[in-house]
Formats: sequence, C-alpha cells, structure tokens
Amino acid sequence: MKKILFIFLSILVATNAHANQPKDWQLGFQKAASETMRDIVNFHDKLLLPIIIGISVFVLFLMIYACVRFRASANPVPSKRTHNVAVEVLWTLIPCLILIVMAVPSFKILYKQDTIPKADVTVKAIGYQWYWGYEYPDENIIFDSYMIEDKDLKENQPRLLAVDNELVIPVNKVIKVLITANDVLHAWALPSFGVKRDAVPGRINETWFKPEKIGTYYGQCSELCGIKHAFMPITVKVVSEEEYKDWLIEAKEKFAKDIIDIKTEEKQLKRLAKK
Ligand SMILES: [Cu+2]
Repeated sequence: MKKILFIFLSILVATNAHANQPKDWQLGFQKAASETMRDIVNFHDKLLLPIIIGISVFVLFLMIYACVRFRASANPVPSKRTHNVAVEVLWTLIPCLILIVMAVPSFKILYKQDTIPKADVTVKAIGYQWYWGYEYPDENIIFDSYMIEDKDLKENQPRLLAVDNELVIPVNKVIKVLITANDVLHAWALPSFGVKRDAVPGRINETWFKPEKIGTYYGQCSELCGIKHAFMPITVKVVSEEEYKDWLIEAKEKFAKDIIDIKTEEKQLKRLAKK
C-alpha cells in the first residue's frame, strides 16, 4: 500500500517539478521553454487529450454494453443483420470530422515552425557517429560535443545527457539551427523548445526556436543511428546576452585549435586533390 502511495506521489511531484530534462515517473511533456513548445503542449492538452479520452470512454462503453446486452443468456437468438447504412455513414463521417478538427490547429503550428523569423544567432549542428559537432558560422567557432561518461560525471550532471562542450545561446533571441549529418541519419531534438529535425548527410535542414528562460536544456539524438545512438545527447545552455558575449570571446580561444585543425585538413585535401 505504502509503495503504491509513493508511486502515486512521485508521479504528482514529477509532473509539477520544473523539468528541462526527463524526470523519473514523468507524465506528459517536459516543461516548455519556447512559444513553439507551448503551442504543442496546448494542442496536446486541450485538443488531443480530450479527444483521446472521449474516444476511449465511448469505445469502452460500447464494449461493455455489447457484452451485457447481447450476452448468450439475455439474447439467445442472435440477429443476422450485417449492414446498417446509417451507422456506416456515421462511423465514416464522424472520424473524418474529428480529423479535420485536429488538422486545422496542427497545420497552424507546423507552418509557424516552418517560417523562420530573422535569426539573431545561427548555429549549425552536425551529427556524427556518435557525437554532435557544432559551428557558429558567423563567429568562426567550431567544436565537438561528446557525452560525459558515467565515471566522469560531476554533481548535477544528468547521466547520458550531459556533454563536455554545450551549445551556448542567448536568451530571448531567435536561434536558427542548420542541421546536417556526416555519416548516417541522426536527428537533433530538444523537447523543451519543441524542436526535432532529421540530420541528413548531404542536406541541410533548418529549424528555429526562441528560448524564453535561462537554464540548461537536454535533448537526444532521435533517429536510430547505430550502436551508440543512445550516447550522443544534446545539451543547450541558455544564458543572458552578456554571458553569451563573454562565452563567444572565451570559445574563440578555446576552440581555435579545432579551426586550425580543420583548415590544415582542408589544405591537405586540396593538395591531395591537385596531385
Ligand atoms: Cu542517433
């Protein structure tokens, strides 16, 4: 009994806690930190959930009704009827109407996600087997982001979600993300921002979000990409404008070697190509 009560309480607490990463016993979505995600959560909670509950209750009622009303003892001579035009029209039309009711707000959100406003910061996420690489094309910053192994985790770093180099972005700015991959399909997904896009080799997908709260947000690769698919998390740190500027200065120094490495690599490739 105690155990059941504990589980019940954990569910209640988990759903109310501020979450930008998955929580034990979580129900529903992670807390929204962008307008897009708020739209998605509203769409789910106010429209989809009532429809799902309504249909489930209705079907359950029909099943119970059929079991009781038409049981062998109460209904010894079963009807031989196989068609009923009115019922058939209804069970085609009503689901169609439900779909239309769902489609309109759903498309509205999809189009809103698809129209990218003027970007304040552009970042590029590149999926590799099995880590993410990030670039700030306007700032000349390039770095890789690897998951932190269990043994190296520090306090407050969630297992399987924390990375060594986070993507750092300023709060309340439009962030445009260019997403691609270098080997196989990956997907860059961040639940709190309502963002999920496939990373396709040879193709650049775009998405955007506007983070509304300072904090650390966790996501994961969401396209099965091989044996270590579960070990290429995404960590995004949303900071204030000033902190972001400081970080840019710091990052340019810290990751300068990566750029030099890439440039020498490019030169070597060019040299090889000439030969
Ligand atoms: Cu993956």
